[in-house]
Amino acid sequence: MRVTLVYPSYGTEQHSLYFPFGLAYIASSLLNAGHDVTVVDMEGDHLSQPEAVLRTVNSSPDVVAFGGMVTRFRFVKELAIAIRKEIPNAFMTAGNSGVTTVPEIYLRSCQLDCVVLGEGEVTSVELLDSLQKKTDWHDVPGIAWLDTDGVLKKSPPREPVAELDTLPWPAWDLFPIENYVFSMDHRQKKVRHLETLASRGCPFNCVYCYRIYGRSVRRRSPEAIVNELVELVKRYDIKYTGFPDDLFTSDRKFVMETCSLMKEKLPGIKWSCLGRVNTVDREMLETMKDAGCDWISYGIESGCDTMLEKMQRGVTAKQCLDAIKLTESAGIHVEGSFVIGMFGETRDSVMKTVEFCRQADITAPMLFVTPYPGTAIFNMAIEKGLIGDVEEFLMKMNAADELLVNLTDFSDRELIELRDWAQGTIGRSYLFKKPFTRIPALLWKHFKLHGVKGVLHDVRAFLTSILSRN
Ligand code: B12
Ligand code: SF4
Repeated sequence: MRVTLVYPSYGTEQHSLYFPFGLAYIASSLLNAGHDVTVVDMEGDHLSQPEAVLRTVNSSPDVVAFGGMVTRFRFVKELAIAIRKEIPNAFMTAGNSGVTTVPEIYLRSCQLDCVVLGEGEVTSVELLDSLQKKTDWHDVPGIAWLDTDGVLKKSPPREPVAELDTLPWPAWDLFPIENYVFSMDHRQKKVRHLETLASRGCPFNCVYCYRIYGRSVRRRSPEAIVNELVELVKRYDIKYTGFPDDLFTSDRKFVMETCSLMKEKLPGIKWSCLGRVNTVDREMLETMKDAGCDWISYGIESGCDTMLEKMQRGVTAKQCLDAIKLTESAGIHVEGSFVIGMFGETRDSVMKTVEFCRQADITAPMLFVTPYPGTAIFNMAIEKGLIGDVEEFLMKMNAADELLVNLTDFSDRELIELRDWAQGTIGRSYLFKKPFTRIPALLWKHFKLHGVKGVLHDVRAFLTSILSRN
């Protein structure tokens, strides 16, 4: 079958490019099963919507399948409607976390024939095989559709892939890979990079998080991970990599074994990962550093224990602080993520986060807590009537730094002002701790990213934060 996989972009603003691993795994599985796969990558090729529609139509597909996380809903909707008009007989489907958590909205609004729920490799192959053989595709496990009365129907759930090593490598070459390899990485550095997925799933239970791969963790073998990385070095000359897993550090033995093999087979490669403060220790961090790890991002979220409890983080602010210090003393740069606006947030809890950042000597953008579909806080927000129309809510999602739903007792304006104040205070305190190195480094980074405009933006932000100090 001729299938066109469409990756929607989340906007024309300049942003770092992240390789769409989900779609690339689907592509390689379909190729392996003998299907004829085309990719229309709006993001990687910087395509406008009409260009993406034209490319899709010109590929004469039997099946069109959309990827893209929940924040790209409105782009999927616009594309799907436009493509449906041009090729009404093509079978249209989609996969990813958004589709899995709010299937009915995708099916109805994007006029899709069905959606693929959860992990998509096996399901998409069986779906296409069924369409090709003209058997009843409704029997394929792991999908959802609307029946003729518009009622949501689901086939039996799909079992997760038990052995990740059996999956083919992502089909990198179907994508404009050079644009990804040479894009700015998440550290906002330009070095040839491409990540690889080492595991799926996370055993923890944070209330704002959605895990498409569930709580039981499956890991690839260290040999398979390192073989793939060796191939990425050979093919694309990458110098930097990382693991966009839910949680790379969830198992100590696995991390230690992977590091030891990386050190042996990939001596010059540096890398980063997502970590959790209660899953690391000194020996592990030193081993990671020795194997090339130079950057860990910890989800800290708040410096207030009451908020951390409400988020079911299962860690205290003190544990976070200790882990940051330990990581830095191992020579690894720490990036923390922080949020504001959880249920029960108060001025006092925000002050604690500001003080935490000062003590940890850390800075990071502070995002508003957003109840993404599939999370515990999404259900709470629905119950409390804070999200009326879910589709309207999805349509508003964009770059994730806007306040979409206010879960606190503050007014929207108060919460936004509190966020601006906290972020400004954290940023200033960080910069002025080492002003002669940090301020020029920040200005240089923003100059490289956005030119003179970037520097002017910093100066304006600085002056505004000084004026709104209280
Ligand atoms: C890397 C990453 C990013 C990257 C971008 C990734 C990208 N290419 O778009 C960056 C850093 C930019 C990012 C940003 C954000 N992210 Co993010 N991100 C991830 C992360 C860590 C890995 C994604 C990944 O590559 N996974 C590996 C692939 C193989 O899995 P997958 O994409 O889910 O694909 C599988 C299935 O979904 C399905 N599938 C996927 N596509 C398709 C297509 C078809 C046709 C089919 C049939 C099936 C299918 O099959 C695939 C293989 O099994 C995930 C967590 C995770 N481990 O998945 C979070 C995650 C996707 N992000 C999430 C969130 C919330 C965000 C932010 C909103 C966070 C924030 N507040 O800023 C922003 C949004 C930015 C924006 N404007 O869109 C949530 C999504 C929650 C939800 N309910 O949808 C996740 C799940 C994290 C979490 N645990 O809560 N993210
Ligand atoms: S936020 Fe991180 S640690 Fe918490 S459940 Fe999600 S992936 Fe796991």
